[in-house]
Amino acid sequence: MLPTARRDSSFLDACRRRPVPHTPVWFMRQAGRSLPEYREARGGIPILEACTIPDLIVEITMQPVRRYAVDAAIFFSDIVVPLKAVGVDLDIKPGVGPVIADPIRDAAAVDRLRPLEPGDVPYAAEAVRSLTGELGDIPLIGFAGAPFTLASYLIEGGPSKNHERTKAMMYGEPELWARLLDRLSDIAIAYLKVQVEAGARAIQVFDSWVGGVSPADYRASVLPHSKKIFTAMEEYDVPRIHFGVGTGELLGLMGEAGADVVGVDWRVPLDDAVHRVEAGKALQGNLDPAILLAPWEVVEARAREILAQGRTAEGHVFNLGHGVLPNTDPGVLARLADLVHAESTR
Ligand code: 1CP
Repeated sequence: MLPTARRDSSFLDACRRRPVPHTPVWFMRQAGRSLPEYREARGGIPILEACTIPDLIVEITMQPVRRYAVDAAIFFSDIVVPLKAVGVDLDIKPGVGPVIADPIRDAAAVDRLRPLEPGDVPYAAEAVRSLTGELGDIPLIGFAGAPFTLASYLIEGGPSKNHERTKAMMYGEPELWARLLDRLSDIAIAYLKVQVEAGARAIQVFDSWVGGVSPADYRASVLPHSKKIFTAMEEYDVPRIHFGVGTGELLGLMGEAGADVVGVDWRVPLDDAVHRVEAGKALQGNLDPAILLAPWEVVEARAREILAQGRTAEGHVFNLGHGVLPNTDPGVLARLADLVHAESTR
């Protein structure tokens, strides 16, 4: 096999703002969610258990790559897997999401959150190693949850709309907040390192729920911790993607945190996002996942519009503005991947 840097990848090239033969495409949450073969492979196995079985991780990660002409695969795991691996008592409840038995709300609880060792997640390294063989030239994206989003689950105890307790700690107990986020960035770094050292060729940090934070608070209370992750990953020379939802006002700061690629949700057109990030960043996005439920003519027109807007960026990775919705027709995703390639061939 060729050394990593020599193997062709339009995805890696677009992330690095190099010329590409066509705009690369992958879909957030392409593994799991809408595929019938995913439901079949999982059978009755709870999701968090599935995330610890290497053969199953490989199979589920490969499923969308077999179906769609995507230019990257995303590792099948979850942002809470490393938290469970360090002993946090949590579960992913079907139809709900991550639920924490004892939410973290005081110093003693923060201090109990221990660092992640590679030996805590042997299944992740094993699965990534098998995947890099199976995927050939298609890069595998490793990922982790950003400190704010992980903290929101740990403090609230589960999914939440307004992240009230989370923000109350951020505003009211800044030292405790900083200690918690520092520990969470170390856990994210350790989980990302396991994936990259085993062969992942790009990373994405998901700060899904940070969009409710103001730019000033983001700069003061979130950015230093996310930045620690991007800085720690710099030595690996893999593209670093930083994504959040409702983060239109934060795109510049999310780039400043150290990302090579800034993920944009569907609220901000890419040709506007270009002006919100500093020079030297590629963009990823940003078709509203709900558009995939509309007739094909609508999908096609909107995808073309995004490709045109993406041409104003220094590099563009086509994606959805958030994850694939569970009731999306896989046939539409297959057609969309083909359309992106056909329309963007240079
Ligand atoms: O493509 C893939 O699906 C890859 C695997 C993957 C990824 C990248 C899963 C498996 N989860 C994630 C990331 C993740 N998990 C994020 C960041 C991305 C995003 O914003 O969508 C978040 C916020 C979570 C937490 C989580 N896990 C939720 C959200 C709950 C909420 O707060 O609204 C849910 C529903 C889960 C469960 C989960 N994780 C993954 C799957 C396939 C599922 C669905 C459950 C199942 O299939 O039983």
